[in-house]
Amino acid sequence: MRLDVVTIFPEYLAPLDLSLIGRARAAGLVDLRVHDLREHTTDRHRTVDDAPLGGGAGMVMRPEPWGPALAEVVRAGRADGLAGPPHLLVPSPAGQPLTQQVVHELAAQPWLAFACGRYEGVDERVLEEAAEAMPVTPVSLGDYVLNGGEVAVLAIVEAVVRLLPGVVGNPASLVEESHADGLLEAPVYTRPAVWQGREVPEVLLSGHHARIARWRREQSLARTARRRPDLLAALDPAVLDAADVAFLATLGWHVHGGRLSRR
Ligand code: JCZ
Repeated sequence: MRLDVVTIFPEYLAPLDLSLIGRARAAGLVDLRVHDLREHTTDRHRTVDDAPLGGGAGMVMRPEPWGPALAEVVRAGRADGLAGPPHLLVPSPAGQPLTQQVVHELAAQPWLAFACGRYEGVDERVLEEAAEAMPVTPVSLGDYVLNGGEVAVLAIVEAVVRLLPGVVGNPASLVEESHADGLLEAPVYTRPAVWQGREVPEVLLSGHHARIARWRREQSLARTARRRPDLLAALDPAVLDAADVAFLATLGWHVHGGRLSRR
């Protein structure tokens, strides 16, 4: 997979040299390039921001350097043999929420590019102009505000790259984790069986695989009901078996008209 990141802080992306992502890059599974937006400024002070038209607090990223910066990303990718344009992702608190389903869709793309804003964001015409040449999606990590797009790109790249074939050593870990099936994962434990007087749930030491699977399923349902009732309400009841439905009823959750709700 080809990944291009345009930013005024290339050093912010340095962690992508480390750990699992760094290994995926070294193994040639990911070709990640970071580009400095300032290299596409033309004034003496390499200015990337200006005051918001219409007034208001803070500064806005000027459009001029973005045109050549994105054109250069597309040109270099083409020269390297990529067919078609990249899918451009623009982190923004006003973007489409990133979910594991969206992450899977992104992992199926051959080429992603990222435009990192700073200040109050990027002049909207940059997104309009880019959308004439490539798919453009503003994406949000969640309902809170960061200082710029770089931290969001670190998170998105990590979430996407770990799904690529050969990046995570044991692919079974990708189907057992939170959000793989629309539910939160059950709690996990390791040795010692007693730590600071706290015992691991006895079922996990029993060797009884069916009982362990049932316990984990109930922990997963109970944890999701308590922490993320929104996920439970969005779950397709068709993914529940009779034992799940009976367990959820003990928590006050029932299937009504093809949906789960708390009554
Ligand atoms: C640029 N401020 C880009 C994204 N989910 C989320 N929260 N905050 C952001 C974000 C904030 C930004 C910029 C300037 C993304």
